Amino acid sequence: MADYSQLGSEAQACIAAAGDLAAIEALRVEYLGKQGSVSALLKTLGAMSPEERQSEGPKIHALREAVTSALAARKDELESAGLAAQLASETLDLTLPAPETPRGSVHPVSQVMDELAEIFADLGFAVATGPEIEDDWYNFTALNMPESHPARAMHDTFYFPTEPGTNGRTLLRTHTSPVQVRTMMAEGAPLRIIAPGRVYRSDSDATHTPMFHQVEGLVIDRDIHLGHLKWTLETFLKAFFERDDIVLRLRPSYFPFTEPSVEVDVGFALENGRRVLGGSGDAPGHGWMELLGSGMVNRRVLEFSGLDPDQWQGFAFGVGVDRLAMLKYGMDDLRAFFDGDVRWLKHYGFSFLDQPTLSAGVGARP
Ligand code: 2NL
Repeated sequence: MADYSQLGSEAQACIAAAGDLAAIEALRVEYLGKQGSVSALLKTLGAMSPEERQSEGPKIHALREAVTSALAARKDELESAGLAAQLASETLDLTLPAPETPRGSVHPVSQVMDELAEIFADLGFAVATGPEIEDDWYNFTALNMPESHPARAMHDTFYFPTEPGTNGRTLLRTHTSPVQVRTMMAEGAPLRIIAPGRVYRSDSDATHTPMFHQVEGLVIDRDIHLGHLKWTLETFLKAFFERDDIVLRLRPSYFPFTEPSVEVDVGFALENGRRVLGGSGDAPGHGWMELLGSGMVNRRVLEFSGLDPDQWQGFAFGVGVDRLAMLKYGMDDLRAFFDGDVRWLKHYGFSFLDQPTLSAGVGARP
């Protein structure tokens, strides 16, 4: 009868002394691995007589059990000691403010376009869009601009090279009016739309960029007259500039696409050298500023657009979005709008949370 207690207590002592997980693994191999001492004992069972096996078997199995559970227990101990040490040495301060997430901002032109869409939606206008690459007919002919009109000259408009076999020149639209012509042709009358978007003219100096933004408005219905135009523009400008004292002055003018044509001025006051809209331009210390062009849609434009001018009348207007943004938010250099300088965008940009609504105010929150 062999005594395994020597091996057993030696194993227990070694396992208890193991300092890390690698030592545990080495001991597991030493006792229980293929060439391990406990494994060797198990193998001896095969060569024993049945009687011997009956007396030795339980002892050897008990030894293997004891070593296995001692290894597991020590491994557990080492692991939780490791975790405890890690918890003691590492700290996470949940009261620290989170690092700021870099966030883009809304460009002033986009902000103003959203404000315009919101104001005109409230007056029953839909937003219409169309191509920026137009053809001659939609951009000029349908708008009653004759071949001799200076805007049609090569040095005023960006033309694409003419493709052989196609009729008419293609160009970068010089206004968003072709969108309205297309909408009249597609949807007929009555109609209330605004057409905001990019337009292009061969012009570049301190107050002109070759690409700029325009919004045009069009109302077509029966018995529309200049009174509707004036009320609509006044209501729009009061909502946009968030002032009740906006005063309009209408002057006769000329556009090929409207008849009669009306230039609209707005009264302003000089406050600390800055022009602030509001009040009559005739008051002392005040002046008039030209803001937009408008008029009753020319009969010929209605005809080109497939409408009977004896049944339908309309008014239209056009205004620069960039100019509206400059006036409302006090920006003085038009070219900065399109430089893409992130410092300017950070200074003048809007939070994406500044959604214009008529109830909360169409401007940005302070
Ligand atoms: C300006 C003047 C204007 C229009 C645009 C228009 C469009 C159609 C028919 C008739 Cl489809 N008119 N648009 C009318 C008057 C003036 O813009 O100075 N814009 C910056």
